[in-house]
Amino acid sequence: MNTRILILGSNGQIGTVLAESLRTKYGRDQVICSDIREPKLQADGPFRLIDVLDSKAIEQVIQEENINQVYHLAALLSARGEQNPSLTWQINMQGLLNVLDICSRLKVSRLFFPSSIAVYGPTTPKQLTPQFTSLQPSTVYGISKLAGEMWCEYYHHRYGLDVRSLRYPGVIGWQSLPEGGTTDYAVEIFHGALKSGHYKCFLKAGTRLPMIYMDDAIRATIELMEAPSDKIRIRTGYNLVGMSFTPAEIAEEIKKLVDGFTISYEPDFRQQIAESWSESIDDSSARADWGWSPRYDLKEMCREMLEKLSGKLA
Ligand code: AKB
Repeated sequence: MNTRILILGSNGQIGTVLAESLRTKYGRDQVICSDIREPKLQADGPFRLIDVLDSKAIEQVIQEENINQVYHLAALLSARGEQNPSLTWQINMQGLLNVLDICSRLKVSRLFFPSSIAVYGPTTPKQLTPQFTSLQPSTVYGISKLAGEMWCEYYHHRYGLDVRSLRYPGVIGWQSLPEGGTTDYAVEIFHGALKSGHYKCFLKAGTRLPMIYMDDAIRATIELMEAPSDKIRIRTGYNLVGMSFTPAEIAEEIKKLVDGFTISYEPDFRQQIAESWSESIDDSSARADWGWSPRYDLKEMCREMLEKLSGKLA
């Protein structure tokens, strides 16, 4: 079958890079990007202005463009979410319910829903967090992702919708900037290092969080979406991780590559969010079910980030 893809929320940190990878793989015109705003750079392929709260617009584009795969990325993240909980719930939850309903009615073959390490909470084991464990998130973003995972599983069991999901850790890439997340520091630090040789971190030096390099995150997403349906045993969200580190550890690695780089710490409200999440993740279900394996560790990620980002900034 001819693969026809719709990305909802394609202007975001992951959407920007995912769109490019999917276009390279399936062809530029096979991937329809969409967002509530025009992209900052001229769209390199079909683009539609779509608000995920407008179910008619979603339904229309799926029908008009013969879409058979949807990547639903539109959401407000953890830090921004705490500043406007009801709007976050509305966009994250109602947006997903619209997409689930439409994809199921129009018999879309596959749907991707990004979950997050934000589903973990203070009662979750912090080290090597298992796939199935206590989940009591403390942010509205985390609550929306946990509820979202459960709705995905419900639509799969009740209506046979082939919906797949990953619990993304912090995603680090040179191509795009994250917005409104708690793990954003791990991208900003590279911009600080290259632009001014300094970074003021909003988390404490020893705050360990699970992370992943963008290349690995995109590969995981596409590998999950391409896996045969019978390999996908989990219809909530798969645990996923590439590496775990603290701000002090990433700063040490950057110092080896950027002469004179310095870091200072001024923790804000995001510290509390970070402390409610896991420090390291057990992603053995993803490895066993569909063959997931990360390629980048902290050292290799820092080397490539600095090389690619300095090229981009130049
Ligand atoms: C955030 O920090 O909110 C996101 C996430 C971990 O889902 N990057």
